[in-house]
Amino acid sequence: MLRMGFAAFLAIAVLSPAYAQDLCNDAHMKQMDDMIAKMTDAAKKKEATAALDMSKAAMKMGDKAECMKHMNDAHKAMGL
Ligand SMILES: [Cu+2]
Repeated sequence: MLRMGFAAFLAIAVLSPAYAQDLCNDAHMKQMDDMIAKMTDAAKKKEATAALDMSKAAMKMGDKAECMKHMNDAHKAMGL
């Protein structure tokens, strides 16, 4: 059980960097919208929405680095 947990942790740790680069897509943006819609902290919700808007704008311009930067800000505001 413990060994399985560790293996799962390793898999996530190894996969995360690649996964994180691929968050600037419509499917994830929709997921973010849904998650933000469920937030209960109004101030954090506003912060996350603003960051996500900038992230979407960067995605439209094809700027992945900028998109991920604002995405990370949105994640932080969401407590992720
Ligand atoms: Cu995200």
